[in-house]
Amino acid sequence: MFSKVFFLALIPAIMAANHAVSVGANNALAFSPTTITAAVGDTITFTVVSRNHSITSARFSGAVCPPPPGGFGTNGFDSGFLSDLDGSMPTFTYTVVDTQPHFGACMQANGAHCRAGMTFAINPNSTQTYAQFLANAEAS
Ligand SMILES: *[C@@H]1O[C@H](CO)[C@@H](O)[C@H](O)[C@H]1NC(C)=O
Ligand SMILES: *[C@@H]1O[C@H](CO)[C@@H](O)[C@H](O)[C@H]1NC(C)=O
Ligand SMILES: [Cu+2]
Repeated sequence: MFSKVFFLALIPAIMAANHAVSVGANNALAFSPTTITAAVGDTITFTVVSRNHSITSARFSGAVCPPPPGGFGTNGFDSGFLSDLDGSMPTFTYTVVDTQPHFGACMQANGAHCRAGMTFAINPNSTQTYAQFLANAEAS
């Protein structure tokens, strides 16, 4: 009995996936990949590999850039500023807790990185696409 309950409790941990996202690869103002499709319980690990950036949830439209300190929206997120200027490659991990689309950007330089396209989407859908979010960010 105990072992069966224990085994069932382990299943979500076994099924959960981790998704790796590179932040600032090749010194670019970019997340890679820009779209992450993840299930509830999955983790997304962002690794800052150049400069000094943030991983912050943003509005889909309107005043997208810069995203607000603390992050936008229900189940939002904000890594704060993470610097690789010392070569430490800091990481930030977000655990997916719902199936809604979440949009993110870097808040560095009062939104200049965000407006330059430093953006990403978690679980975008057919009405809130990554391409439209990127256009909204560049125009904000
Ligand atoms: C990273 O950027 C933030 C915001 O511009 C700044 O306050 C902080 O000092 C920077 N960190 C480093 C190590 O330069
Ligand atoms: C996409 O997500 C938004 C935000 O949750 C929602 O308002 C919209 O109805 C969704 N579209 C589809 C096709 O599910
Ligand atoms: Cu940045």
